[in-house]
Amino acid sequence: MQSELRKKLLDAFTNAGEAFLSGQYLAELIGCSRTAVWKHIEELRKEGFELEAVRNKGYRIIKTPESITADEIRLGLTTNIIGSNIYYEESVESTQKIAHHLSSENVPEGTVIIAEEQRSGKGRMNRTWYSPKYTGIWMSLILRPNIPLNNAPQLTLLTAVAIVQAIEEETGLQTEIKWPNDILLNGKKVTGILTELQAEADRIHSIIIGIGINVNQKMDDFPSELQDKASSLSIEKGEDISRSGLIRCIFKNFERLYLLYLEQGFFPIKLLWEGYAISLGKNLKARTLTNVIEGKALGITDEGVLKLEDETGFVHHIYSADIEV
Ligand code: BTX
Repeated sequence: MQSELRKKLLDAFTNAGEAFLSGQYLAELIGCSRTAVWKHIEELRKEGFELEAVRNKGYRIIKTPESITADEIRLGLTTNIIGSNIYYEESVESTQKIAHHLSSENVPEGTVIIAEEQRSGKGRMNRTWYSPKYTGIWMSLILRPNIPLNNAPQLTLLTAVAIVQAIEEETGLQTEIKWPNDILLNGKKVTGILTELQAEADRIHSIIIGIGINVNQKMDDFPSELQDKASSLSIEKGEDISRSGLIRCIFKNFERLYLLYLEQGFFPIKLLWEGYAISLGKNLKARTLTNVIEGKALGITDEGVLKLEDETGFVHHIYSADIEV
């Protein structure tokens, strides 16, 4: 119902072109009160539309949010595998969920599912990933590498390198990686990566890499509990950033690193990853599912596992944890 009203409202603005539409006219058109129209207009503003409001004339749209439809992304895309098949949706529960479904239907490797909004975006361990409309990159990538099951986490690290490089190329911003899956900018989280597997016995059927990047949110767009630990690229850069350009650049870097990985293994990726990692050499607290380990981060193994030396000198191998630096 809500989305039907929204569609009517947007259609009216599209048909009106540069003309203003009064609140009264819009209220009658979509069958609601003028206050409700005003609320819809505020919603549109939050989603990145710029609307001009003039007393006694009404409203008109002066700028629509940048689109990241499949065609928009394909324009100028240079990859052969990553993004060879793109599904675009306005609003989904989670792109991971769709990717799992498509993956079992044997879609080709490199298929990507992108959404403008996720209503219940997923973080690790069933946490929520906040994914508001038109402001970020919320996408899942399906891979089918012929690698041992234990090596799957390496792809999380590879993804982080591809994203850090793409952000720098497209915006000049230098981000850092916090093991295993956070990308931070000025100490705040701007990207999360969620790697999930579809496997039988020890054979990988597919690896689904979920990527969430805060691109054009303003600070007010984040819920208050995230405002001191999350940020967006545009907040830090001070200007809006093209999401489609960034997506193409991520695909390009990912494909280059992925082909290198399939040919030469994890070692070259590990070297690159270490160059962007913030946690190495520092004292960390690693919160795993079962306990908390404190120690100095010595580095990662050739498999991508974190090595943490505690005060007794014992080196723990951490496969999955939340890290406090
Ligand atoms: P994570 O478990 O490392 O991080 C989740 C935590 O990060 C949350 O508990 C919250 O504190 C914080 N958080 C939530 N939303 C945001 C945000 N937008 N920016 C910064 N911090 C946030 C990280 O999990 C993995 C996230 C993957 C998201 C992608 S989006 C496309 C794909 N589909 C899907 O449902 N998830 C993935």
